[in-house]
Amino acid sequence: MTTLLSTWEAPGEVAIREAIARYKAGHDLMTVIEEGLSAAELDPSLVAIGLGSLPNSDGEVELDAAIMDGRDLRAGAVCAVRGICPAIKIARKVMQKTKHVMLAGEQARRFAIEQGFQPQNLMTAENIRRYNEWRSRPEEAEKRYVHAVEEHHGDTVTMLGLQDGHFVAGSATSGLAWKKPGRVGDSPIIGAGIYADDEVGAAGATGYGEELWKGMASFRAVEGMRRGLTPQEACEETMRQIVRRQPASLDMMCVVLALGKDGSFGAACTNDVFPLWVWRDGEPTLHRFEPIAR
Ligand code: SD4
Repeated sequence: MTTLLSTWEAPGEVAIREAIARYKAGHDLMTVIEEGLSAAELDPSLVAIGLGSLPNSDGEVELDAAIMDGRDLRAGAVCAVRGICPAIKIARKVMQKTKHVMLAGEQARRFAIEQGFQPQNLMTAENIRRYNEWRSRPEEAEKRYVHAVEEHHGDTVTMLGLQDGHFVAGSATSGLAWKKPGRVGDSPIIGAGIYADDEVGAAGATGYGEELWKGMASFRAVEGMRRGLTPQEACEETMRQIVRRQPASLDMMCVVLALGKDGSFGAACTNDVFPLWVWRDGEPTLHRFEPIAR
C-alpha cells in the first residue's frame, strides 16, 4: 500500500502529480518524493519554492530542504543555499555522499557544485517585480504576501510518503519572503520541519517556521503516534501544545501533518484553512483542514 501527502494547493499539486508519475514509473519512495519536490522547485510560476521564489530582504533567493529515510533515520539537509536548484537534490546528496546531516550556505553551494550541480540565477522577472514592489512599500507589500498565504497560495512543499511500511519525509522551501539574509526556518531541520521513523510514521510542518521549530512540531507528532495516538490526534495534540506554550502562534499560520502505518493521515493548523493533497490511487484529492478552535 502506498500513500503520498503534499502540502498547499498550487505547489503541492505540481509535486504530487510528479511524484505519482515517478511512482508509476517504478521509482523507489525516496526518489518519488525527491522528484516531486524537485518539480515544484523548478517550476518558475510557483513564487515561493525554488526557481522564481520570493527572495530575502537583499533580493537573493535562499533555499532550504531536507529529506529523511524512516528505515534507518538517515537524513540530509541544506539551508540558506543561494543560486542552485533544486535544493532537495542537494539535500539527498548530503545524505548519500557525506557523514553529515546538514550543510549550510556558501559551503552547501560549494558541495553542490562539486557534485555536478550548475549554478543558476533563481530570480525571474516576476519575483524581481514583487521584490521591487516590496522594497518600495515594505509594509504594504508584506501585508499582501501574508494575505496570499491566507488565500492558500502557501509555499513550502512538505511531502510524506508510505510504501509497504516504509516512510520518507521531505521538504523544500525558500522560507519566508523578505526574510533576513541567513535566516533558516523549520523546514530543513530534522524533527522540526520533517521526521520519519518506520517504527511509527512520518510527520511534517509548514507555516511560520520559528514557532514550528520551537515546538519541534514533526518529532512531537511522530512521538504522539508512538504513544498510540492516531495521526489526527497526534497533530492536534502537537498544535495544542505549541499554542499553549507559544500563544502567538494562534495568529500565524502554523501547520503540522502526519501519516501513520495504516496509511491514515491527519493535520492540524492555526489561523486559517490548510489544503493537503493526498494520493493512494487514481487521482490525488485535496483535503482541507479547519484551524483548531481558539
Ligand atoms: C519557513 N516553514 O521557512 C517555512 C515556511 C512555510 O508555508 O512553510 N511556508 O518558516
